[in-house]
Amino acid sequence: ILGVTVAYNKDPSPVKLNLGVGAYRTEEGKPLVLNVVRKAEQQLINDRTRIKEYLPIVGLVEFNKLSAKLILGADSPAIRENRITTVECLSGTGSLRVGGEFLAKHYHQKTIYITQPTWGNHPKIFTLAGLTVKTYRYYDPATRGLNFQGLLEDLGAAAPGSIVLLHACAHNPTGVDPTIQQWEQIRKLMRSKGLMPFFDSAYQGFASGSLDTDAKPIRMFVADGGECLVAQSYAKNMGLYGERVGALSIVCKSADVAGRVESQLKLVIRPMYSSPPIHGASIVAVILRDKNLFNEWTLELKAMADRIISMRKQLFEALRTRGTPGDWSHIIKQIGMFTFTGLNPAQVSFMTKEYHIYMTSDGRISMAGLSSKTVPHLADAIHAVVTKAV
Ligand code: KET
Repeated sequence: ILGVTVAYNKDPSPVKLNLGVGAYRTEEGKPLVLNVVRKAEQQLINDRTRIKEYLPIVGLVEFNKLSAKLILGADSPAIRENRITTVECLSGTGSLRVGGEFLAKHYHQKTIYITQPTWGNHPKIFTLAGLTVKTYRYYDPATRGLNFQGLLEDLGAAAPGSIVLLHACAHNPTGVDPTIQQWEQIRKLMRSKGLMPFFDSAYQGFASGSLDTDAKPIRMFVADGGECLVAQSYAKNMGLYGERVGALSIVCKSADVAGRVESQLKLVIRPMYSSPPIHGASIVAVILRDKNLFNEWTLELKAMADRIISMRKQLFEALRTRGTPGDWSHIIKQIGMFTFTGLNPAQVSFMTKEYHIYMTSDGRISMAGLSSKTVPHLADAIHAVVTKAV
């Protein structure tokens, strides 16, 4: 994914368009630093009592508490009963890796099931963590929707106790999420087989525009009293990509187990990077602890989510206006940052060569990289590629 950006940077064309990486851009095509982040940073700079000493191995403790509350809900039974441990990690990727290594060391089952397809980094992260990676069916290219039957069959056939990676919302790359009723069926099946849920939450707030709505599947699993892991990223929803700030939470069955899990997490982290960075986590803590800043954040987040949804509508309309053959309704149905267009690698490479449009070879486009000005160019390219034989 980052390689797509490297190729894009080398292209001298003035009409070039980078729809590869899942990073938010404004209507002017510029990266966005949230206003609320600027305010938090100013507050941090003004505070002369702040120091730059090492954080503890588990990171900024207040950040960890607030992160658990954000993802599980303030009234979460797991938080109330103190049977959760949260450690600050290096964004979503670092949280997945630390969680993976912890499981490889201490969990009795070493197999993790990931969706077919999934984010390209998942198989690498978990293989290097020492787990065996298998896939479960998820996406049906024919309907461009969820292969729910296949998903249930594959999870039903998994060895008891296996780990299952679940995209909390805004599935990457397909943009296809289970409904709440389907999540409930998944939960029941997984609990009945003792499968261990490991949620990847990289887009909380980006799917629906609401932080609570997007966390719902996770909260359903926590409400039943069972165990689970959650990797949280603030890259997208706070626009803190390069600050590398995220959290790994492990929900346990008792406070005693949570304490022991935390000691083991420290043993994973200490030789890996010793302790996490202080700045990004401090920004997040300032925003999450202050009611006004928090509310301001939710508004800015909603505005980003709304702009993405509006790009979906504009692209869909542009293709309809051009009479582009095919059913393109998935563009408005899919959820989150990406549209899984259904374009094949040959078509993608044609669009890059002839139209200077960059995307991953699986046909995924980042809607967050589009603007009203660039939608016509993309629609022209899609129209051209599907009306010619590639
Ligand atoms: N999980 C998913 C599903 C995901 O798409 C990403 C990033 C991450 C975790 C990790 O993000 P982090 O920055 O470590 O918090 N995805 C985008 C960026 C990338 O590939 O690095 C992307 O898919 O474009």
